[in-house]
Amino acid sequence: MREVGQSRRLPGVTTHSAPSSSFPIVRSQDPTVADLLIAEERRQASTLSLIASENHCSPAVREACSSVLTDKYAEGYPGARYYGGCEVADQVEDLARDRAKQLFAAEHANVQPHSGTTANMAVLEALAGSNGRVLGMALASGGHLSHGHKVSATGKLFEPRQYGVDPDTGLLRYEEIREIAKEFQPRVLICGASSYPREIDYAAFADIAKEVGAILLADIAHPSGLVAAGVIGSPIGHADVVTMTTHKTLRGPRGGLILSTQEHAKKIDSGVFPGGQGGPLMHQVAAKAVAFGEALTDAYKAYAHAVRAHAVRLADALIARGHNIVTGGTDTHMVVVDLRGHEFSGADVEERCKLAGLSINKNMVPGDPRSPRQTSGIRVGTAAATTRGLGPDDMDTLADVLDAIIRGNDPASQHARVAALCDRAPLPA
Ligand code: DSN
Repeated sequence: MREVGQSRRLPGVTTHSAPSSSFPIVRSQDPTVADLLIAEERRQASTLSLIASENHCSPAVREACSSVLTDKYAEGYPGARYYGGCEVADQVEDLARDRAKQLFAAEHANVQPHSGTTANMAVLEALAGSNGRVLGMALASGGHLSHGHKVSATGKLFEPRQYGVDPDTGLLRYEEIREIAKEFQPRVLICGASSYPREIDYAAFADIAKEVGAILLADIAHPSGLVAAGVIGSPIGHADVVTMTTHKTLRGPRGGLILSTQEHAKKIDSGVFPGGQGGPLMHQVAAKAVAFGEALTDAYKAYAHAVRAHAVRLADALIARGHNIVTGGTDTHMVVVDLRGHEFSGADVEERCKLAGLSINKNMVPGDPRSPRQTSGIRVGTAAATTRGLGPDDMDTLADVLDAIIRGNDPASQHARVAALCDRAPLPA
């Protein structure tokens, strides 16, 4: 039997490397845009995304995104809309909500957030209150802008405080977070991150939240697919509210999702609409329903297991080649490489990877002496490459390529190796 991820095809999905569409209707009226759409399809097909927040959704998800539901106004919720003609929209949203609840074993789901940031804003607006105290993980330590960073509205409309990680190990220090929470007394405690490669101890966060009387918000935007598939632990049962995006490891359309206990459902729904958004993007809601249906399958569970196995293999292979990996490895889909001690910054390596046909992103590492525009690290992830059908052995090849690029070899000399992987593992089509 072939290992999952060695297969070149997603179950139920055929693949080929040529563009899946020539966009004939767009072309007939706007060849400029048609050319750009084809250029992007070619770019994605001929390069490999190791960006930890990206994935390639299925053609079924894409088809739902392009449906006539994009034309429908449906402000409100099923059975309580502010527009007529919502009978189909109601069924679509109910289906998406039911599937989301089933997938994560949650009491309540709101499928309307346009993104992870709007989901977080809606929750804070609903539960932190005006100028309410919000404690979240610092961006420089791996957190997210919408967890109370000063340049984000979440850092301006609320009173934020941030916690970090151990600068030496890169790990969360739960007792330190407890002490900060006891002193700060947040209304909402946020856990979850954009570049923390380890499992988060949601029970420990729940304990801290309970001790200080805070509401616990877990943002699982990155590992949501791994949580859904049971590959890593779930915050459900620990956190009062869970937010996520639907397009990362979950492999759905671009968008957000909020899960909560029944206790907070009404406030959260009001926080999304009318609090922070107008009409939902019903075509995206339909595509979320499709993606949640896919994520409920055994094939998806096998995919999610492969994503993590590939990240672990990639981390091990980089360590074997002498690289310093933040936290010493990964439990998830993500590997953060500390470049200190090498000639290049994260920005340099990102640019050099582009010349080899790899998309990655520069990333701060704990205690980073460089600015966020330069950084001393890179973040890579295996969700998109695993969707394309790369397997465990390919992770060794990718480690070789990254090693050569980081150590100063001509990136162009690595291009053929990346191109061969892309040819062998086409985009889902
Ligand atoms: N842009 C996402 C990421 O790359 O992690 C977070 O918003």
